[in-house]
Amino acid sequence: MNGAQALIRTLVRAGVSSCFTNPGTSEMHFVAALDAVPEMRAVLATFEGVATGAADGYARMAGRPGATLLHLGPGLGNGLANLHNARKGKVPVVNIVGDHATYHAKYDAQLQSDIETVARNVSAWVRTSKSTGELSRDVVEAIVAAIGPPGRVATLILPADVSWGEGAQPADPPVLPGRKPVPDDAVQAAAGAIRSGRRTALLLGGRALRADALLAAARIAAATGAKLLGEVFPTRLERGAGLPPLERLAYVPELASVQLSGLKHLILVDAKAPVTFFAYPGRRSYLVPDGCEVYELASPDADVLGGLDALVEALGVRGATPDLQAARRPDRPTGALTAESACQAIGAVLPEGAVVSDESVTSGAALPAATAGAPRHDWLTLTGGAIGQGLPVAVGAAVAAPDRPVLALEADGSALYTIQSLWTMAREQLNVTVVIFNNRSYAILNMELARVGAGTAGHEAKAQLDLSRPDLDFAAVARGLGVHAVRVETAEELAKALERAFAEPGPHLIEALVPSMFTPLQLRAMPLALRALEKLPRPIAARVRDRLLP
Ligand SMILES: Cc1ncc(C[n+]2csc(CCOP(=O)(O)OP(=O)(O)O)c2C)c(N)n1
Repeated sequence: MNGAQALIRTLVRAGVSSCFTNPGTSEMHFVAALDAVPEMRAVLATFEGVATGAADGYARMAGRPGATLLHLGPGLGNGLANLHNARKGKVPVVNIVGDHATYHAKYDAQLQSDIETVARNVSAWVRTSKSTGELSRDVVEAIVAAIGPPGRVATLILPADVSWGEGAQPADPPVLPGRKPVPDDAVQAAAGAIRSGRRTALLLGGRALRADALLAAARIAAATGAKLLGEVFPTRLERGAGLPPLERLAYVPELASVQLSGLKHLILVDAKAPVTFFAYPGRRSYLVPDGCEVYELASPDADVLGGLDALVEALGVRGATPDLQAARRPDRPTGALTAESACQAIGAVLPEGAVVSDESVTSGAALPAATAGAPRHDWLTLTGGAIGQGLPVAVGAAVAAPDRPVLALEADGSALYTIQSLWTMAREQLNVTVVIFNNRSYAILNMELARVGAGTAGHEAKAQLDLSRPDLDFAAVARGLGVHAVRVETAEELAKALERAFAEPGPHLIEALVPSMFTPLQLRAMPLALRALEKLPRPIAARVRDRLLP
């Protein structure tokens, strides 16, 4: 058996059975070995950012690492943004990056580069395998490093001669360490904070956003009045009718400040103390209000569910009835499409068990409210802020959960980064419905431009944030990549197109023409309005915030 065959068998034995590939010459033995190990599903992606994002989406839904096969330093570099997103989302990904044969490196051939340096930025574990005999052990270590917990990116660099060398043996699956118990003093400290009667919130992230953990947290909230907040961009949030509703922290710092204002205790459950995404002149980066004490109930490597259960016990609230989301949907909207009516149409028809990959950016502002009472579903978001993740994540999620409808909600600018994902969806006949919110703009950057105090935007500045000239035709692009596509301009058409897409197998794309969320006047007024909002008394500010950001 050669190294590549043993490598793939070792992956499969450990449950890593899907690999998103974009190979080159140095990976040919891996490619050839795929036929010898049919248990490995290899999925070709025509850009590495698709492969890495798909491995992330796969892992989020499968609960096992997704694997990639990438071509040397440049291939890995092309996939970096979505590996960054996976790292921030604590998602386990194993990269296999082919390299030149060990003896070839000294000639500095065209594709020679320092792969380890490229890998290190995103990888918690990096190794260049030294010999065919050691390769399977290296693979096991990569898998262990990726699984964590928390999930991480592990990168194994595979020189071609290590791959083609003979005499390899697959390794047994690793024994996994599991999550470490939450210490009792962390539970008691959190219980003490809640019992104090002062305003307390639990900030839930990562593993705490799964149904079992949410239910435990909701019991605590129902019995004690503690508030539940979710991190801004969850890796995987289980929500919908019958599950506890969850208010996510807002992306816009002023709105997040309103959500956090008045808190005296903030209890972190697999989440970080909130900070603003960016620094803004004259604004604090740290969002925790002055005088609010921060506790960590469960770190990302901890037994999060066990910690919440222990807190339920410590507070004696096992019998509490959690607040559960009632089943309700928006009425089917009518008339010309807006971002808001598009969100309502989605809420009106979202099917049971859907997996939503949300990279809708500004157009999706109304989605949380419009879909809150839809049948139970999973919500996957842009964990690291590097756009171009939504379509690849949808590819991976559909590979991991072939029986569930996957819905990718994509802003136009973000979609273009990894639009090749559509081709993989077509080739694999994945059950993905893609909605492109075509607002012909990098709308959020128009807002940011107004907020950072960079002065009045001139013609050239505005041109950098504008996606017209030429107008994009996503339906035509999708057809060219093999995906059935329609363009819709009314809310009725969108709801109908969604129902058709969910009813038919294979991928569908719906291009929704929507106006940008912000008019020029709103953009100009926004910085002042947001600052004024923060100065309002808390209950009034909260009411205004709810209207601004459902
Ligand atoms: C990899 C990467 N490059 C650039 C950016 C900066 N960026 C943030 S949002 C954005 C444009 C978003 O536009 P679009 O996806 O069309 O959504 P809209 O704001 O119009 O709703 C850009 C370029 C980023 N976040 N990540």
